[in-house]
Amino acid sequence: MEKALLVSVQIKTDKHHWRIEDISSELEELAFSAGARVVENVISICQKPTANYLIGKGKVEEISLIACDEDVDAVIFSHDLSGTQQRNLEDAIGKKTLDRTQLILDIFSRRARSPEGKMQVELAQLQYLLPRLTGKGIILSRLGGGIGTRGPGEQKLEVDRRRIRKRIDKLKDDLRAFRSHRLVTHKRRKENNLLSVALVGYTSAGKSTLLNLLSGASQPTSEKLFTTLDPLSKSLQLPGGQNIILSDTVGFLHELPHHLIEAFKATLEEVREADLLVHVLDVDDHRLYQHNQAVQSVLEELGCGDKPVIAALNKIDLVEDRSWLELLKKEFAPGVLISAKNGENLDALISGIEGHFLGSMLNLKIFIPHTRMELVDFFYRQAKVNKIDYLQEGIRIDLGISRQLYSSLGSDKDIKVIG
Ligand SMILES: Nc1nc2c(ncn2[C@@H]2O[C@H](COP(=O)(O)OP(=O)(O)OP(=O)(O)O)[C@@H](O)[C@H]2O)c(=O)[nH]1
Ligand SMILES: [Mg+2]
Repeated sequence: MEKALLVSVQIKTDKHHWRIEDISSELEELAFSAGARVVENVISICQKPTANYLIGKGKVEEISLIACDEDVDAVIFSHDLSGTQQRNLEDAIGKKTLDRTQLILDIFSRRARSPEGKMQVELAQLQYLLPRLTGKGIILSRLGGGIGTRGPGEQKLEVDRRRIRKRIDKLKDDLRAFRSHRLVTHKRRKENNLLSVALVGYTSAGKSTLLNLLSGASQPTSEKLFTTLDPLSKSLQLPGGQNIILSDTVGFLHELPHHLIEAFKATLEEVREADLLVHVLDVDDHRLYQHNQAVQSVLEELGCGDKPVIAALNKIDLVEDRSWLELLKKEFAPGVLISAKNGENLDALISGIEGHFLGSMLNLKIFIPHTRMELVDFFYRQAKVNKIDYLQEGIRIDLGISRQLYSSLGSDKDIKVIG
């Protein structure tokens, strides 16, 4: 296990800044999730960044001493570093130096399982790397399978740069192929009028645990960050008979590196295609509000800021203060208090999802001929059948039906709307 020294940095001139305690606790979680053993977490608060080292020279010397004493394998900064800052820090400290984005990329590359996931991570890594390939001495050893090593000469860098650009284009092409496959699946879902619900939320909020419990899936779950990289969709029947598709997605993080959002856009298509989002929040995390804000900004970046959302306020088994929970429920309305771990209140969440779709449903009375018996089965699966009468001249059905489904049936001459 690699020994890591963490440096949590707060720069006063940064636009959004978290409290330093929150920055440093998240950095520890990230380092732990990357398999590192943290020996110390140094705090550095600066008025403004410096071009050479990001932080002050004195602090760099302090870090260098600790890194040497503790004989660490890596020094990890909570703040992004420019290529120059990274090189200078590395020279001054004499240890491998990473920034937060590299750490996240590292976790992602450890977790990627599917070919698409692996390609997305590699693309993000190369896009991170490309603008940093200037001068000499940049550490590339952490990034990607054997792409360059420490300090190749300028000429070699030129070659690498060309090679990297070519690889980026190839990855983009291959990912486009995955994307068109995904679009076919989404189109088929739309044709079958399946409503889709995406579980979104901060990493480790409990999305996969919830999917497993609701749908019998067996997605891996863990307290480490970014356990899920590949989306998984399962079908689920609501109590009224309506079938929906429920999807688990990659977790969000505050200031998620832009490369990653870009690279994972195809995977995040599940979120963009969803008719409803269930935002899973960890109520036991004191950074709940920051997490909520981070999720909102990623959703906006994905163009999903206006989608309907139900908040699943999760992990209530860990919170004793019921009045606070009730307050949260009001604040995050429409919200449901749940525990995905012990199954508490999941019925209420399901009712909330069903209620959302029923609310956007039309109540109709229709009449169909006996020759179209298959429609009865179809409505039982795709709509909410309230009443059905088998009459001599045909079948009369009272049903709640989504507008989407109703408009797709408009051309069926056998269906007569009678009320
Ligand atoms: N106590 C408690 N723990 C929970 C609950 N739901 C999830 N957890 C735990 O929280 C951790 C994270 O759960 P996951 O389901 O992996 O979270 P996720 O949102 O899928 O996380 P990523 O895939 O990393 O984005 C796991 O250790 C779960 O066992 C809950 O209701 N109560
Ligand atoms: Mg997960």
